[in-house]
Amino acid sequence: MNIKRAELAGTYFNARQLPADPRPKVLFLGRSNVGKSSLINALLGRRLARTSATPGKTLSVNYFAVDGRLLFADLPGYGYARVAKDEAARVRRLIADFLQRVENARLALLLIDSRRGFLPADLETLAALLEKSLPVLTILTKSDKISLSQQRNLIDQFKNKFGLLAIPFSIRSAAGRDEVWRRIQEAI
Ligand SMILES: Nc1nc2c(ncn2[C@@H]2O[C@H](COP(=O)(O)OP(=O)(O)OP(=O)(O)O)[C@@H](O)[C@H]2O)c(=O)[nH]1
Ligand SMILES: [Mg+2]
Repeated sequence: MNIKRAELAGTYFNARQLPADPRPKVLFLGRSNVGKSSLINALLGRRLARTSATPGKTLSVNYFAVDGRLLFADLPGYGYARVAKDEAARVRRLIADFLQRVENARLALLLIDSRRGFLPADLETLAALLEKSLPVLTILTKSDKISLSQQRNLIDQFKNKFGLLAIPFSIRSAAGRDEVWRRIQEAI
């Protein structure tokens, strides 16, 4: 994928601020610190989305425009235990409201930390995505932290338990990047 232009196109702390925008969208969802913003940067080949080793970096919905015709939606992470209770509730509501309001969402990337696997909070998110009839692709992030055979096990688990396709991904190698782009292009 050769991207000529990519830029931050909007930051929303409240789903009511979301503009009506018919452009096709790819959503990036997952627990705090799972690597959503890092995946966006890897796909775009630019450091546009802010990342941090500390969970709870992204607290708003951020739109990134790709060549002006496609939007990536970087969502705040859920499930971070150490965030204040009302802040965690605000984030959960923002994600839920966003899923209700978002227009022309074509694909949801559900990111799962390779070392931690699928947790209850992920199941809630998956249920919300399926309820919206959104196509879901699972990304196993930080795959550099586990062996190839562990990756194969996880892929089998996701397929057997949830019928989901899972793609291992690491920002440390180009592995996964082309496949994710291929799936995005099929979806939009
Ligand atoms: N080893 C390794 N580290 C990664 C990888 N992807 C992300 N990280 C690291 O994980 C941390 C969190 O990454 P982010 O992209 O900020 O995570 P996020 O999901 O956007 O987090 P929130 O915005 O807090 O929800 C950062 O320190 C990244 O450098 C990866 O593929 N391999
Ligand atoms: Mg982030």
